[in-house]
Amino acid sequence: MGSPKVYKNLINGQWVESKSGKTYENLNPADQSDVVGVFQKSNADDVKDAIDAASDAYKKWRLFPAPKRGEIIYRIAARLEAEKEELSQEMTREMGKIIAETRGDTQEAIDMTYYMAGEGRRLFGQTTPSEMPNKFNMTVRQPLGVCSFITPWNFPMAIPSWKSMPALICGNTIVIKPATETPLSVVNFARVCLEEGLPPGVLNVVTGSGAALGEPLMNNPAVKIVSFTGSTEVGRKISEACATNFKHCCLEMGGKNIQIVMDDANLELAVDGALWGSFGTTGQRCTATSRIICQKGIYKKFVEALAKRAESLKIGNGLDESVQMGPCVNKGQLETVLSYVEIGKNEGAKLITGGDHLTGGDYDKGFFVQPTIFGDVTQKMRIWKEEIFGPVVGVGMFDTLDQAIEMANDTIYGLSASIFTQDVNNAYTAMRDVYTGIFYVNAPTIGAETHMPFGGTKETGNGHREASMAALDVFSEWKSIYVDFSGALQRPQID
Ligand code: UN1
Repeated sequence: MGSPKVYKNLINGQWVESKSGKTYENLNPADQSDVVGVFQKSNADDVKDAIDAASDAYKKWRLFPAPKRGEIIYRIAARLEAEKEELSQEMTREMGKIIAETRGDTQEAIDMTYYMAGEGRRLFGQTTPSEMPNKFNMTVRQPLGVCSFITPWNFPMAIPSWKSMPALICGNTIVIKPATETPLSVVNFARVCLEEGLPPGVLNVVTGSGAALGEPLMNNPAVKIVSFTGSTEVGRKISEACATNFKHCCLEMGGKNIQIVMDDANLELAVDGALWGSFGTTGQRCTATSRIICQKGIYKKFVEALAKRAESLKIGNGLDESVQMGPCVNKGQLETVLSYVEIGKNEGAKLITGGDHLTGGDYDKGFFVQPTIFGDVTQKMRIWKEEIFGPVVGVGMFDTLDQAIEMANDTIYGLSASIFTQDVNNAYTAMRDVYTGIFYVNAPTIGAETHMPFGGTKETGNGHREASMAALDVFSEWKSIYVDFSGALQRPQID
């Protein structure tokens, strides 16, 4: 096999070792004997160097015409497309999700990149009449400066691209700290950016742990915005740290997403949706379905059909095209899942299927667990309330749509929800009354597209949205410009 490849930080257009002199091995969660690569265990000095480089690069990048920024970004998209297969294979090796899904993740980065390339020729502001004669009013977007990104392991390239591309097109510069588990996808993304002509220092990457790098990434005064995707617990700390200096922060955090199944639903479709929403990405999506509620008349049939389908899922190494569910990303995540299985049993939920750590043969090489379904889940239970981030879904029951909506909203989170029904009145009522950032009708809670706002209400977010045009509002500030060509002093609200 030879010795594993050593990957470096990207600072000011150069691949450099950490000043710590330390590295760490990134292992495949499906096969711990497979070393995906050796990565820099960076320290605060590396972060400072990266932020300095980004500050310096900002001086020119912000003045580089946006359509020209768009041309570079367009080339990056085309290159990601050309390398899609290799990038996806490497992503499955480091993150574990099945190859069909990592192809989707890379595709999402491609989509986001093309989309934002086009924004280079738009970035529209407004022109509007002035209330005074011979005066002109307009708004323009101005970039913020240096952005710090702390990105998660579950969408190793898509989510960094959601943050990077709108930031870059608006004229900001970036330092990314990828999740410890998935540095390679961000290093690959950065390599493509650099090779396709993004100027040195515009995008920098520093790998290592959040515990060591979070503070220097947030507290450096040159950093104007911190964008974070991860747990609500960490997001709260970031929000507090940023508040002192009024630093912007964009937070995308936990979810406890629900699928509502009405008696009149297309049963087979609702089961397809639940299977994909709950066990796709091994349940490790912020938008994963982790609660399902069925109307009384359909509950039994639905649970039986879902259990049957879950039991037939092929679990294993995601590089095998026939595998349908990969491992948990690491040992800690596996342990969390197993602990919630115990919690669910102890609090009286009915274990319908799954719940076991898969062992023996190739399973011993990684962190595999069975897709798990609990029935008879009630609103008092911890498995109803807490984000698990694994292939565990709890199913409960309701009588009326009003009750279903009340149950859907009975959570501290507000990311995604869905309803399966053939009745347009049910669909529209739920669309209006379920308080989430994302809502689906006759589709699972996962599956967002890049030109639609992504994010959630309540403790899922802090009012911002990623992707779509909304991301431009995160990475720019409005400037209102008044041009008076009357030659005289004109006083609004007075003259
Ligand atoms: C996430 O849920 O963590 O909407 C991101 C989806 C994907 C992105 C999910 N496009 O399912």
